[in-house]
Amino acid sequence: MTEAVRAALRVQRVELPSWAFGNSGTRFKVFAQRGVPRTPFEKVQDAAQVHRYTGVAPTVALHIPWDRVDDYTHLAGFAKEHGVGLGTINANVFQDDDYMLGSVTNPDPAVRRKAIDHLLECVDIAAQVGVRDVKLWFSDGTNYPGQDSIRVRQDRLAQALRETYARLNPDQRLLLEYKLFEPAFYTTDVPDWGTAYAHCLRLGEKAQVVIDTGHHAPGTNIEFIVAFLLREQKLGAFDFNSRFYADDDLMVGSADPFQLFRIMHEIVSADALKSGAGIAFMLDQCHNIEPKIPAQIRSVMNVQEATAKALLVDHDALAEAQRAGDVLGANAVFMDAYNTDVRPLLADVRREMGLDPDPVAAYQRSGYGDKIVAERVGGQQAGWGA
Ligand code: AOS
Ligand code: ZN
Ligand code: ZN
Repeated sequence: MTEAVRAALRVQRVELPSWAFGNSGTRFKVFAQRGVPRTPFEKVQDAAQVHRYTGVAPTVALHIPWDRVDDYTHLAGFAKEHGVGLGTINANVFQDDDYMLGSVTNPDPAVRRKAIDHLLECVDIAAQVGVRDVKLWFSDGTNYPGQDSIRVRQDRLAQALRETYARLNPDQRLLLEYKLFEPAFYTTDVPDWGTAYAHCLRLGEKAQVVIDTGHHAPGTNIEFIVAFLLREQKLGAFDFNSRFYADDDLMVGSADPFQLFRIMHEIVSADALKSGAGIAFMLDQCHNIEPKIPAQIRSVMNVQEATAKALLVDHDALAEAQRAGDVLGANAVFMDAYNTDVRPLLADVRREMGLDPDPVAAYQRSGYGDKIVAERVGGQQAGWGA
């Protein structure tokens, strides 16, 4: 059993967001940190540090236009030289003035055209560098009852998704992310998993739902959504982060590690951890007051800890207790795994992988943090408090 757990932990992969390395904040204040990346190349360099010390974060998701470069093949080559690769391409149809009333659901056809063209560009960039996934999140919605037709906006959304889907090559996927609210407050055009699922179902099997853990109403049972979408083969990816109130984008596993364990238990019990299962485990976080590279390392470790605990669930004993209707017994099996201290196990796995058992300490000792402060002046803002 332990060797199987170790093997699963060695091959688990977590994707890092380029925007986690830039300055970010709230609408009240962005606290600029020294040494943050000035270019997409420097973001890739920082992401490579996270992989270097964790061994399980070999790809970095890009955000267009925040990470726009002239030559994406060059950026991909640069990433490779640094031991990582480019990951999911994230579209951005929320920052231009044109998008005040929406992007793909905007009442103005010219704005819709502009937004769809950007989505197509993202598909093309992904194809150019051999990336499988293009992730779409829309800030579209309305603030006031009567402002626009809810139904017609769904039609416009469906049309945009159809056109984008048609552009995918056979190896690509369209990942559709939902979000309960914000920045629109009355209606959001993709507010929940059901809406995302219905659109993806119509599009076809290359369209999959993204669960951002911070995008639900308080008290939502996220592991139920995970279980349901896995069963329907419509779960494509996670945007992992933690929340106390809304879309806080704090470090995954920091606010509610038990919830992360419950999510990973659904993944493990559906045998969906292995890369062949096609679930992308991504972080979608911003580090507003904490140092960014160690925060990403810590986040990856938090995912690993929840995964290790989920892998330790005694599935035979659990199934037996469930069959017997042994409510307390089943819960005890579940909690035994959650209450196990998996840190020594993960330290061992890291040693087996030729890594330092304590990635944060190893990074701190490396001097990289001081080096970038000395070398980089005038770091970039992530673009927006994602
Ligand atoms: C927005 O709230 C969503 O979480 C997006 O996934 C993401 O943060 C944004 O697209 C940044 O790329
Ligand atoms: Zn997200
Ligand atoms: Zn979000």
